[in-house]
Amino acid sequence: MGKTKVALAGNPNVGKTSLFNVLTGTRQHVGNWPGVTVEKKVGETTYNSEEIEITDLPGTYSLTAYSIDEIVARDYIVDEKPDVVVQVVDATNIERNLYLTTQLMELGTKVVIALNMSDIAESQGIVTDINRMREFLEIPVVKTVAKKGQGLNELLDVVVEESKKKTLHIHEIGYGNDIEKDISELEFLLEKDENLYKHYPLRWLSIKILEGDNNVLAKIQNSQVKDEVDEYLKKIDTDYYEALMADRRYGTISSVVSQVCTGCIHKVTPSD
Ligand code: GDP
Ligand code: MG
Ligand code: K
Repeated sequence: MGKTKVALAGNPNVGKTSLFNVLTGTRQHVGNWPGVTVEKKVGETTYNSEEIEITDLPGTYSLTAYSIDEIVARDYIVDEKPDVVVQVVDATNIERNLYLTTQLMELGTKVVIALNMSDIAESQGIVTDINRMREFLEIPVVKTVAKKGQGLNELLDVVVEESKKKTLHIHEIGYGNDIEKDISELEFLLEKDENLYKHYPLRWLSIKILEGDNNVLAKIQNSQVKDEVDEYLKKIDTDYYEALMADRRYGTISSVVSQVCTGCIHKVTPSD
């Protein structure tokens, strides 16, 4: 059995590096991501005789093609195919953090949420029902306090269990009938190219094409379906789609947050 490959993803300042450090201790090396000056940290840990390699991804709010950090993070997940991606989520700010969750879920990877900063959330009276969160998102959620090394065994138990699952279950964010129709039509086009469907999740490619994502459009430059995709894109205002799809993600997120968390949504008082 080879090593289990785990990637840590998350917004900036949520505790990714703290978690990376408590998990790997001195077994870590620092380098650069190929071709860019973004720092890459890789470390190892052994848990119940499983060898686990952990990569600390750059901190990002989304996975668009607008920043090098976001491209590095998503290319790593799509190309290196880690067994599990752990998204470190700031428990005091789940609404903002879940946007990235929606992006990770579309990358065709297993995701586990480490609900970190649980100590601060508790002191602020923010209560998240992790069982409901797991039910709504259909991904495992574990509470952690990375700074104090709390919740690590529970997290590693879940990570190892997920890594051993033979099938990938992905809960899809629905974008509504209008957009879903475009997504399926693009998926239908893309699946003619076996190099594409063998390598990338077609739903993710389709969504990114509708958003006019340049990095994804570049990936299909040499594809046999390039002309058909270009034709399709002529009918579509990608800026409009990008904004609309972001809106629909936020809609899904607010509804999840309102049902799993007490104290997460800050009421606007008249004095605000
Ligand atoms: P990164 O940007 O996601 O890599 O976040 P860092 O690991 O650098 O952490 C940002 C800050 O939050 C640091 O000051 C950490 O000590 C602190 N921190 C990380 N995890 C926790 C936690 O669970 N609870 C508390 N109270 N602080 C934390
Ligand atoms: Mg960091
Ligand atoms: K966006």
